[in-house]
Amino acid sequence: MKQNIFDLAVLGGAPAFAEPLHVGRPNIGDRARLLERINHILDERWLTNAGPYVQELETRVAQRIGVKHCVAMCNATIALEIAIRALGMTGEVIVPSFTFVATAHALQWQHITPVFCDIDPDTLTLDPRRVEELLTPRTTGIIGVHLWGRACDTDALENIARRHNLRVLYDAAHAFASSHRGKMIGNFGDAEVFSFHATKFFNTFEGGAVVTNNDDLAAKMRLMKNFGFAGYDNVVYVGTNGKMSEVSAAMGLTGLEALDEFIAINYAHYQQYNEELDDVRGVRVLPYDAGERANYQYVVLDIDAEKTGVTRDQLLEILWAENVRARRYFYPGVHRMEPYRSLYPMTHRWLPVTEKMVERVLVLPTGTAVSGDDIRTICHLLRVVIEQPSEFARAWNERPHAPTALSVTVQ
Ligand code: T4K
Repeated sequence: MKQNIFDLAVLGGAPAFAEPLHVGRPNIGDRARLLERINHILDERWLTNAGPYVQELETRVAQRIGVKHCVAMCNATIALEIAIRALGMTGEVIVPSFTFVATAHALQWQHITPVFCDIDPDTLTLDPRRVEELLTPRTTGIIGVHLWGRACDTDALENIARRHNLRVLYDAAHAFASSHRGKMIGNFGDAEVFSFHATKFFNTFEGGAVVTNNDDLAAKMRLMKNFGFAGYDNVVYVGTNGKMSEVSAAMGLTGLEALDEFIAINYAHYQQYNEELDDVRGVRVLPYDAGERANYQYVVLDIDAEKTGVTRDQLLEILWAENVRARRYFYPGVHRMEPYRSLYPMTHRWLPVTEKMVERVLVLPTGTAVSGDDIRTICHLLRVVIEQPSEFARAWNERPHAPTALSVTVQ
C-alpha cells in the first residue's frame, strides 16, 4: 500500500492496478447456462421478433416486480422514446438535467422540448417545488429519473400531474429490483423504463423495458416497437424497431437467475466502501435507504472539497493514474451539452443544485468484477491524499505537465 504522496502514479509512481478497474463492468452469471441457451436459439433458428426467450424474460421481469406488463426493448433509450410517444407527450416535458443524456435526447429526438428542472439537494431527483414553477400551457408531462436507484418523490410529482393533467414517466434505468415506500419501482406513474445495458448490474448486453399497469398503453407500445404490425401484412400504427433479440433475452434470463447474488455482492461492496471511508474528511458515500430494497449498483461519493482540501476532479485524476476508471456521472449536466447548451443557454441560472452537484460526485467501481482487496486499495489511495492535503498540493503544483484523465474525459 502506498504511504508517501510521491508514490502516487499521478506524481510519477507505478499505478496501483496493472489493469484498468472499470465502473460498470458487466455481471455475467452462469456462463454454461447462457451458452446452453444460445445453443438452443441456434438449434431452433429463432433469433428475434418476440421469440420464446423474450416472452419468458418479460414474464419473469413482470413477476419479479409485481407489475402487469413488461415490454422488452432493444435498449432503454428507444424504450423511453416509445413510451413518450405512446403516452402522447408533446410540446414541453419537465426533466432533470442531472441524468444521462438519453433522458433528454429521447424527447428532443421527437421534437419535444426538454425543460430542465433542478433537483432536491437531499434526494438528487426532481424537486417538485421547482417542477411546479416550470409548468406552461405547453407542458404535457414529467419524466422523473430515479437517479442511481434512489426513487423520485413520486407522491408529489404525481400530485402535480393530476392537478395539471400531465403524464408521468419515470426513467428507472438505474432502479431495476429496487423499491420505494415498500412498493417495487416499476409500479409508479403511467410507466417506467429500465435499462438492461451491459454496464447495469443486470444486463441483456444491450436492452431495456417499459413496465406499466396500463393495458392499453402496453398494447400500444407492443405495436410501436414492432413497426405497428398487428399481424401479418397488417400495420395499424406508426412504429419503429425496438425489439429485443433472443440472445439478449438469453443473457437476461441467465442474469435473473443470479440477480440476488449480484445484489448481495453490490451490497457487500457498498458496506465496505462505507466502512473504509467512514472517517475520511469531506467524503460521503451517498446512502441507500436501508428500509427499501435496492440493487446497490452505484457507489457514489459526494466530495466536499473545502473539507478534503482536494477537488473531485483532482481525485479523479489521481484514481485514473492508478488505473481506477472512476466516473463523474453526470458531469457537466445535460443542459451544458449540445444541442441544449446552444438552444437554451440560460438554463444554468435556475439549476443551482444541479450546477453544484455535477462538481462533487464521483462514481467508483463495484460489481462482480471488483474484489474487496480492490476496494481497500481504492479507499487507501483516497485516504493517503486527503490526510496530507498540503503535501499533496505542493507536489501537485510542481508536477511536470502531462496529459490527464480530464483531457480524456471532458466532452
Ligand atoms: N437513462 C439513464 C438515467 C441512464 O443512465 C441510461 C444509460 C439511459 C437512460 C439509457 O440506457 P441505454 O439506452 O444505454 O439502455 C454508460 C452506459 O452506456 C449507459 O447505458 C448508462 N446509462 C450510463 C450511465 O453509462 P458511458 O458512456 O459511460 O459508457 P462507457 O462505454 O464509458 O462504459 C462505462 C464503463 O463500463 C467503462 O468504464 C467501461 C465499462 N464497460 C463498458 C461496456 C459497454 C465494460 O467494462 N464492459 C462493457 O461491455 O454510458
